[in-house]
Amino acid sequence: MTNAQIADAFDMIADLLEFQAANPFRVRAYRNSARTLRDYSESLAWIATQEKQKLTEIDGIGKDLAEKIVQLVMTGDLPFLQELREQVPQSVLALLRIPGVGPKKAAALHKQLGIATLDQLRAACEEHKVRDLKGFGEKTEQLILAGITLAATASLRLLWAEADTLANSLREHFKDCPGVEQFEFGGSYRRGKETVGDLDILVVAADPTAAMDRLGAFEQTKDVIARGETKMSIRTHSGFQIDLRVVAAESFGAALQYFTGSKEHNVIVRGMAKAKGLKINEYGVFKVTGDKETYVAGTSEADVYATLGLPEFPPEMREARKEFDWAAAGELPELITVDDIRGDLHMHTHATDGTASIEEMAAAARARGLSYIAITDHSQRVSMANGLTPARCLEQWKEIDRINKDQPAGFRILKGIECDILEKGGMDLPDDILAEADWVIASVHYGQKQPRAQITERILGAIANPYVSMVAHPTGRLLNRREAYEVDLDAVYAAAKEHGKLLELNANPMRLDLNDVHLAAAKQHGIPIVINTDAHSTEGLNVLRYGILQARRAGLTKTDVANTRTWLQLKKLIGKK
Ligand code: DGT
Ligand code: CA
Ligand code: CA
Ligand code: ZN
Repeated sequence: MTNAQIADAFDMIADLLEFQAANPFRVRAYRNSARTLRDYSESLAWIATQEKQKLTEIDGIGKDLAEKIVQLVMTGDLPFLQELREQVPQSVLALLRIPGVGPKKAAALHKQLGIATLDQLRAACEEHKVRDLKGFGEKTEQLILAGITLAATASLRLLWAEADTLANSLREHFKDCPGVEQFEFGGSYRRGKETVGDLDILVVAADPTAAMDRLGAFEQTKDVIARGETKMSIRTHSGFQIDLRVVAAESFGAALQYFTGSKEHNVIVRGMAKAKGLKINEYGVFKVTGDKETYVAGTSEADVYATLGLPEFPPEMREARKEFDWAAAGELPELITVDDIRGDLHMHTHATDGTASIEEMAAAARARGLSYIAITDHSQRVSMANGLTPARCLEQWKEIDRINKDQPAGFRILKGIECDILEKGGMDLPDDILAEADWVIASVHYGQKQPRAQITERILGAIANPYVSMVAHPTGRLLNRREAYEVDLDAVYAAAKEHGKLLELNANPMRLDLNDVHLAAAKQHGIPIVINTDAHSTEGLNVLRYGILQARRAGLTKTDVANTRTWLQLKKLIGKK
């Protein structure tokens, strides 16, 4: 649990107390401590488990709050917070997320206008009822209305990994549904897009009613948005939409092609069909003569594409970028797969903010079929994570030498470091230390809000450092949570090319950084990509496949990705002896 998450819990308590018009001093105490905890420079989780008596030494943290921190860290939640949540209508919590609506305003809306949901709030704003409440006014009303629209559109895309979990439960749920002959997902999920707006299910079923009833009975279904003869849309408890369409077997391929999209890809497909005197839609491909339409194909996607002389594009390619040029030239790239990856070059151990030992990470990597890993703990600047000083680096690397002796033949642990790029520029560790490592990652973790010129300069400086091998998560974005920093990527590509440096595709499902478009650009510049997990635990190694999906969307092949090579080959690539 991070300091920010602990602070969020305390802020939530303050919000809920304020909503209930609790004693303002009590509310302020929680708010102030939330701020203190958010800015605290050491890991509270660590202190709470290792030396919890130190918690009360933090400004404004008494015995009661210290106990709450320990409880949060140990159990992930607080009974006190749970109680408060139960006392406040769930829908009111959504009001609190609207910019311009704090707990006090939410309470006023709730008490005086009976508003409990976003829809009711929107209606009240549109009917100008909100502006007349004490402390609101016309401007606030407009602000709230804009906030509702933003909240409705921005927050509800799931990370691909989250959509995947949901999709797997659905697949399981439909497994023994009588009469279902085919079951497939289309849409952005099938294309492997990094976030997914809704899930699109296609089934062939003897009895459409039974299939739709099945979706209605899914444990996560909250309400049915719409239901017809062969289509249905539902919303899950968390507000996510799922569309289901039942199609005939002879249309399944056509429907799958159509609903996989992307829309832009389909526009081109339709145009090509028209030029051949064909019509293509979700029911099939039809030959048009006069006003007669004859079914030509539609059972499988391969058949549908074949009528246009096109290959069955991997779904990840269907974004109307290069795929039609590749097809015309008869050279679709052979996209990289998980099995092509031989090594993982970014991971943490319990020496810093990871949870496992070097041996445990190595064993987990071997179990996943890898033949090398680099241990890349944080450097000293990352004090929150207990980052490594030069002395601790050398000590860890000696330990790795020792552990390597006991590793089976054909497996190797590399001595690495994730070295911070300092706010003022320059590396967090001296060159003579970096020179001792097999593999040096350069990362920005601080000063992410710096202006474009400054942050770009820092990264270019790191690329020019002769001991740096790769820049990790080069844009720093966190999906749904934090924008990328203002880095001039063209300058980064040029510098990486000039100095023979590599760029990362960080496979963490919240990062996926570089993104697909950037990766394709980096490939154009001839820069080798490294797909890493940035694992902080043994299970963290499992995120590799999310990175592979984005690499495929970028059109990367095995040769574009550096860690498909053996360590010996890779070593040559980065110019190490
Ligand atoms: P999402 O859900 O926002 O992440 O993105 P998609 O691509 O899954 O979009 P969605 O769910 O609205 O529709 C699924 C696919 O169906 C889309 O990729 C292409 C196809 N499709 C939907 N509506 C239209 C349309 O109006 N025209 C065309 N050509 N295709 C459409
Ligand atoms: Ca969709
Ligand atoms: Ca949809
Ligand atoms: Zn890392």
